[in-house]
Amino acid sequence: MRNARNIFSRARLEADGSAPLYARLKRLVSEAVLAGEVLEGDAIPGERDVASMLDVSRVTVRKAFAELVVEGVLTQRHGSGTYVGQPRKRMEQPLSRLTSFTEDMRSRGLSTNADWIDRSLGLPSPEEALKLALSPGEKVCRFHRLRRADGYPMALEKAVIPQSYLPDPMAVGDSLYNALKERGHKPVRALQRLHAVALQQPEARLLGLPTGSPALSIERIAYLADGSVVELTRSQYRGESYDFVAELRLVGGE
Ligand code: 16G
Repeated sequence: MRNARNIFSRARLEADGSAPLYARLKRLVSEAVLAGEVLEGDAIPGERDVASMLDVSRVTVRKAFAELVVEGVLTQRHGSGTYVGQPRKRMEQPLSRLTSFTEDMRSRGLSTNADWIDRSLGLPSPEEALKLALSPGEKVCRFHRLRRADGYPMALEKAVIPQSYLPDPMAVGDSLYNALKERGHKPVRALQRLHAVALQQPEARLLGLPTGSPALSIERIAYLADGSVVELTRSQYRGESYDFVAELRLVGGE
């Protein structure tokens, strides 16, 4: 078994700008894993060693490692140390079914939670007003969340919902679709557009990935049975975690 000592260099930590030290240390490890510099099962030196190699406090190392363990990048075996974790399996997501993140993860046996970045009421941008077909002056609820599955950051989502369907943004708990369903406004149909992006620094940081990592940018416009638009959501899904799968059928019968 190899030892991952060589990835811990002060110069690498300093190259990463102004983020808190523990966040820079997390990125250093995640980046090394993504780049294949360390492999599953490689041993990570102890907290004290890493702290002295990098000239940071043990508290910083402990905090970074604890979060990396929650995210599955590292694993800790009681009494024997810390190791590089198992690479996460990619998730297959059918493109033909309209599901919510919560339903979707639950069906895979994963727990969900979200870090709220914004949950507020406000005026729509001109583009949002157009896409949501809003009347002048109509307000929207905004929900900006980092979505996690079993603690692991999967996607960033910015949802915009007309206030007429959800009067109070604070009334939304774990699931936006549940809140809409409770009010009789669950979407029945949606159009989704996907394209590839390289993550900018703020989004990459939130997802715990190096800047420039690939992601899928998705826009969903969802409709009620009467054809009105109920949701406009823009999301960024980790590129290395998802396969979006579409079933194709021959058209025309030949
Ligand atoms: C999914 C949807 C998103 C929807 C959310 C509701 C995609 C690309 N996006 O993440 O549009 O707002 O589910 O999930 O699938 P929730 O009910 O768990 O809040």
